[in-house]
Amino acid sequence: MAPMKLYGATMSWNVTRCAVALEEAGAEYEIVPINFATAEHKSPEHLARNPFGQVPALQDGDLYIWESRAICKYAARKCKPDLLKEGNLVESAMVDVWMEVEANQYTSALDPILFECLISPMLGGSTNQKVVEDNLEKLKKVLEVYEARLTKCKYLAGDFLSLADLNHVSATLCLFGTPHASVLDGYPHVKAWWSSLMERPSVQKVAALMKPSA
Ligand code: GS8
Repeated sequence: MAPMKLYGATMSWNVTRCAVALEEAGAEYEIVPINFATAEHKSPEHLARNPFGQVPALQDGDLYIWESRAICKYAARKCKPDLLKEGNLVESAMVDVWMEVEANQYTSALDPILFECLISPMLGGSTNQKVVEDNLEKLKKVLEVYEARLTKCKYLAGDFLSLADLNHVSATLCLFGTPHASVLDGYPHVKAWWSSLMERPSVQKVAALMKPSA
């Protein structure tokens, strides 16, 4: 079967979130860059892949999927369902909980920091430090909960790696491109969890893809 196609540039952490899941699942896929400078994401071809004119989008044969976390789940269900623990009611519930936490607590605090520090200057704007400071405070409160959780178990959903952990990787890698990565220093169990994720070949491969020269 033809490899799946992941549409979007690797500077987007929503795109690389999918790349981590696809890599970890051992899926066959290729990345097809979409050029924002020429508004390719608003072209009829791309709107057919993602009706919101955004990246990422995934094509698998005749099937088009958008929303990065739905793409990640698809990759896991298709190629490595153990990442979702779907056969186990309790474990899968914990995977679901921590996937929601990633989207609605962790990345929702991190997103504005990444936008202000990485995207805004690239678009010729400046960094709004108030937005950064406010969201760093939010992130610290979230990290307190993570620290308590990771004191009890090795990974977020339990003592097993799951998609819940992997969904954090792309935005956290971007945090290291800002002046604020030291925010993690106050949370030793979070740092140990992050180091264990960084050792994974899937994560190293995607980290290399995210380097500007790639
Ligand atoms: C968000 C996609 C998104 O904001 C997801 O896939 O998780 N909830 C969605 N994509 C941005 C790129 S930044 O990562 C995008 O395509 N923006 C262009 C636009 O909205 O026009």
